[in-house]
Amino acid sequence: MAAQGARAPPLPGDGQATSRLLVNYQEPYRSQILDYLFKPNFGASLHILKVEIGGDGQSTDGTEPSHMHYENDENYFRGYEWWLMKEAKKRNPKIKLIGLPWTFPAWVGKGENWPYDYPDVTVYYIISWILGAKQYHDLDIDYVGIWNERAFSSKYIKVLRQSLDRLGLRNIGIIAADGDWNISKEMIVDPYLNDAVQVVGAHYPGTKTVPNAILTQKKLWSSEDYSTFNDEVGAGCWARILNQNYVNGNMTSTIAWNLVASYYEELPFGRCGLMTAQEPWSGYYRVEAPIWITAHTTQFTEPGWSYLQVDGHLEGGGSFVALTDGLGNLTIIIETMSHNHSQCIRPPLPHFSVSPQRATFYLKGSFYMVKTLQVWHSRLGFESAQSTFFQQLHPVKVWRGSFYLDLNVDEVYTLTTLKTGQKCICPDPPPSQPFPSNYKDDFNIRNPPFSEAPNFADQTGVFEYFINTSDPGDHVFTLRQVVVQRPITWSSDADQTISIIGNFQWENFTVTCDIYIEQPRDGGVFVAGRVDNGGIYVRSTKGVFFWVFADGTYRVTGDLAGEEILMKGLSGVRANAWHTLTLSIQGTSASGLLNGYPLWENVTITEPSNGWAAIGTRSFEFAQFDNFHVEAS
Ligand code: 147
Ligand code: CA
Repeated sequence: MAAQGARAPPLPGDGQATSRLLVNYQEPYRSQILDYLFKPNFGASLHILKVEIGGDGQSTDGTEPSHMHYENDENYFRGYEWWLMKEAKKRNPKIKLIGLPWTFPAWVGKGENWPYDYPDVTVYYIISWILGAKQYHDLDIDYVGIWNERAFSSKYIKVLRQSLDRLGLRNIGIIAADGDWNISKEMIVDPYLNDAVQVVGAHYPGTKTVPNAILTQKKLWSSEDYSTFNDEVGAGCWARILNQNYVNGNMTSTIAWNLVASYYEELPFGRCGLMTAQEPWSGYYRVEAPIWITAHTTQFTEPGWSYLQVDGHLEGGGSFVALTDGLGNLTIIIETMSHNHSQCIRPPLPHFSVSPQRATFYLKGSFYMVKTLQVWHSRLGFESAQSTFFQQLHPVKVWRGSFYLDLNVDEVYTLTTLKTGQKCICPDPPPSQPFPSNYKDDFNIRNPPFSEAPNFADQTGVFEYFINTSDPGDHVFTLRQVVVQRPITWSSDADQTISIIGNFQWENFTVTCDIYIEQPRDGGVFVAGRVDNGGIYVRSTKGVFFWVFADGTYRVTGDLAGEEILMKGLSGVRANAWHTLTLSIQGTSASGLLNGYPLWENVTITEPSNGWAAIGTRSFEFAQFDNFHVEAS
């Protein structure tokens, strides 16, 4: 990004299963959403796409599959991040790509829950992802990170740098360490580490940096920020930090977690994306206020532009930044967000005040010659009805390098020499609908565009389409859980695997699924309803779980951990054979069928009262699922 010393502007977006439901949208809605995110001069016009390097573990709102589940395994067609990067590049070939791991498959740590004991192995794993991106998708990765919000290892970072350089990948920058600023302390006393790192990236810096970070003389980025509910206050947070991360903290890029809220809303941090697209079954989506706040910066700058050295604090409160392409173009972005209208999820925001003010600007040097500036404006109320987003106003006349604006509170202005700004007048999406109350999947698909079945959101383990080549006929195409060792975790993955689906408001269920236990003796699988949690809280998930085990027993439990046993007995189920499980929950009573015959009934259920349907396994083990069917209300 840019020649040395140049300052490059912003922005965003990233993974952790947060785009899980996006891929299942029908056209033309899916393309419309991607256009709002990536298409230049249309909506958010993002400059950067940061994605998760899937590691099979839970990374906030789900798991993303690894390109190497096992040591001798390689596959660059899993998950949706490859697709997302290609869609972004298709729309904007200049978009920068970043990869960052949250979790790693177990083999990377050779059994330890730690990725740095064997730096060569971890480097091989990460560089395989970078090379696979190029070889299979013609994607050039621009930056790679270390381990999201976890410890870094200087040794690992140096081996990674050396290996990238040796492979001719000198252009790939290392971002470190995606946590606090502490790595800068080590960088200034370790010149080799300092040379290895190209960008010091901190998370949720509260617009401030630290002296040591400045001393490194590296680019400083807020490499994860925002994570705030995407209403008008979230938009205010975003407007404030986009400017003030530079004004107060010298950070020249700000990356939003997350790109688009495309995960079940009741998972952790629901709707904390720049826009919302969480209903592939209806096609409904919402272009939220943060998209238009983003446009104020991104439509009028590009990676490679430089920030002008100005004191960006306004006298009456608020801030401004000024950027140039070095070729005569100038863009000024002004924000006057008040305290209560711009709080982010973290860190706490100290009190400050903003009042209406007249701000006078003086353009100097070559900008003295500028005669008019295009004006784009947003005003944030506390509801969208009282707000206006990204409206083009009359151009401002600049007289002898000077002009003024009467600024109100909670406004954003862009003043620019560029005439390329655009706000699309786009068709509305279809109306919102609940998840279908009768939903089936037989997984019979020969060349699936994605490795994962629509709407299933894996919360521990990874569930993939699978082909049984030797099957006599009924179960050639199935869904298989494929993570067989607990990954190097980022949060608390469950000890069981689970994939959720449906409507969190569902109370009454009939869930039917054909199941095939692959692990003899202690293997087991379940179907479930009223599943009440997931994401980083998956370990404490409650619901109604109907399990069968390879030892010929069954259980009904009130939790995923299997500690709250509601019923148990013999089933005759064994490994390596197909069986059909049916779980019925009506009001306060549950019952279960095996192969269509009653196995247990009249189990009293009081809590939880509602939740998703789910399938899963007893441990990290292979197992298959087929002919999933849920009818619920
Ligand atoms: C960040 C993660 O990096 C993201 O994957 C996502 O989980 C995001 C949600 O807000 O949060 O992790 C943080 C979690 C907690 C804090 C900071 C970052 N914290 O409490 O300061
Ligand atoms: Ca099938």
